[in-house]
Amino acid sequence: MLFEGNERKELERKMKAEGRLPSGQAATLKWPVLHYGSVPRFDPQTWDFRVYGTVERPIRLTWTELNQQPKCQTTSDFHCVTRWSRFDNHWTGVLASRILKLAGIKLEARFVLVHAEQGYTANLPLEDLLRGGVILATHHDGQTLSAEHGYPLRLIVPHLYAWKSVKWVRGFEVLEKNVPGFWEQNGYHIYGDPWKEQRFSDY
Ligand SMILES: Nc1nc2c(c(=O)[nH]1)N[C@H]1C(S)=C(S)[C@@H](COP(=O)(O)O)O[C@H]1N2
Ligand SMILES: [Mo]
Repeated sequence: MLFEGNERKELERKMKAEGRLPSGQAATLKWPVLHYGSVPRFDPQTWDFRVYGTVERPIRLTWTELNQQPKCQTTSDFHCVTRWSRFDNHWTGVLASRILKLAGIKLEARFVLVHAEQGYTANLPLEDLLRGGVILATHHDGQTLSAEHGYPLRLIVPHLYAWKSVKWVRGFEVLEKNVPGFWEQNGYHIYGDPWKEQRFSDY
């Protein structure tokens, strides 16, 4: 226990020195489980991933088709607005930009509302979803995602607070306007940059 406390503090000092600890955050070596509602069940027969809205051709990928997409790997830090940060997470999955491009983004598209099981949503600008580190992840640190961490698929948006890293993700709704998601409707910041401590909305 004492050892773990020292190890955690040591990591926190190191991350702070490297400029990787946003202000108001504490490092964790564990991986907390945080979500609203219950853990959904996965049925590979009926599961799909849809891209629709302001796109050239709305698409629907089955679980098999999603897994036929080229795989990629990323390593990134994870910052929850409740003030814990988990460092050097290794993710395997498919680039979000790859899936968006399959549907063909229309010129007037500006934002995306990310949809998950049970009606959970999160919004972000389209250009943020197109970044290289943004991945639809199937694996974490070499292991298949566990049910409570988002199995079978979760979005990872490392540069925004983790409520945007949608677990049990099922689709991207491409939009011209910015539509607030679940937490954004409940007082969280519309963008959520941890480096600017954009935790809550100003009004
Ligand atoms: N579908 C869904 N995704 C979600 C949430 C949720 O309630 N539902 N919570 C978010 C929040 S606030 C955080 S901090 C991270 C936590 O991910 P973890 O449980 O894998 O640590 O998931 C995010 N993704
Ligand atoms: Mo969070």
